[in-house]
Amino acid sequence: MENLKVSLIGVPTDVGAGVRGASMGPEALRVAGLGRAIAAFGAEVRDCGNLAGPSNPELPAVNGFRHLAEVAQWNLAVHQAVYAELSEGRVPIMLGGDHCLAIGSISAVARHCRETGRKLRVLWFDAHADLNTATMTPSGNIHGMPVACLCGHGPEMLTGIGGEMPAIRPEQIRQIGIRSVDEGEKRFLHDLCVEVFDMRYIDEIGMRATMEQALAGVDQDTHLHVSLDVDFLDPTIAPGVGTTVRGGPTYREAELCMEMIADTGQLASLDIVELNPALDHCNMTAELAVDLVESLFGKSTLMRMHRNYR
Ligand code: 6HN
Ligand code: MN
Ligand code: MN
Ligand code: MN
Repeated sequence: MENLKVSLIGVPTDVGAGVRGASMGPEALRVAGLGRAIAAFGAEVRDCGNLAGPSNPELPAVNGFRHLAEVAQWNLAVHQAVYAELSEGRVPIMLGGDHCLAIGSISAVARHCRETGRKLRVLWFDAHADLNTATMTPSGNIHGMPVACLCGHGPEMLTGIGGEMPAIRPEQIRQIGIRSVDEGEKRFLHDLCVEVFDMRYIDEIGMRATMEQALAGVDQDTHLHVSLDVDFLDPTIAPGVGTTVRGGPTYREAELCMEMIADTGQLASLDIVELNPALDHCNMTAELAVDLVESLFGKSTLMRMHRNYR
């Protein structure tokens, strides 16, 4: 942890979402103490401030997309910022912002991995699959499409951001906590062979076994990217989200996910997205996100050699 260098990148956008307010997410995470919490582990933390981008025009969908030009502009900025921080050997953390920003961040991570010869594993924690396309989407909101775009299904303005198209292959992704999937997405998840650990699966086999499977094959050569949509969490503990879905993981289940990721030692980049302070109560969802990040960076109750449960 001593030589870990972390960069916080604020992405104050809600142009990809249906409900406004995620643009206030970066500041809520700072107020909840995100930077201090990470620095407490001995990491060097650089707050890069917020990226700039177009404001939300609040327009209806055109040809299946709402705000396509604005989403593309934001993601170009995200891609460049994330790529630059990775090139300096730093761990970029996106302070979202809606989930469309994963197009820019993960395309940059994939490009970095191609250039450095590392394997990439993306852990997608979400209530939703985010695999819609213009013809399948029920809303036109692009925060429901980043996984499709990253796999090469979407407008060139978004799929081409990383230079190489597609940015990633479906077998590099694991989705965890899924419980709201649109009809078209169900078929597409199946056709692309995306590995999905939905809530029923977690109910039946438990979070520990789920995470063991999601992390299987991760080794010293793996760049682990976590994309954490806070609607992954049960809305009773995380109300500050525009698209809550009942029946999500508990506080302890979510902590266990993060603790098991920390144990791999391979976390190399992170998106924290969809936090909507306009819907939150006393910043509790932002504070919860900070708790989870602490676990992700190795906070644990006992020393590793004193643990009994391996
Ligand atoms: N998210 N599947 C719905 C849609 O409109 O495409 C909801 C997407 C939510 C996206 O929460 O990041
Ligand atoms: Mn690297
Ligand atoms: Mn979601
Ligand atoms: Mn999402």
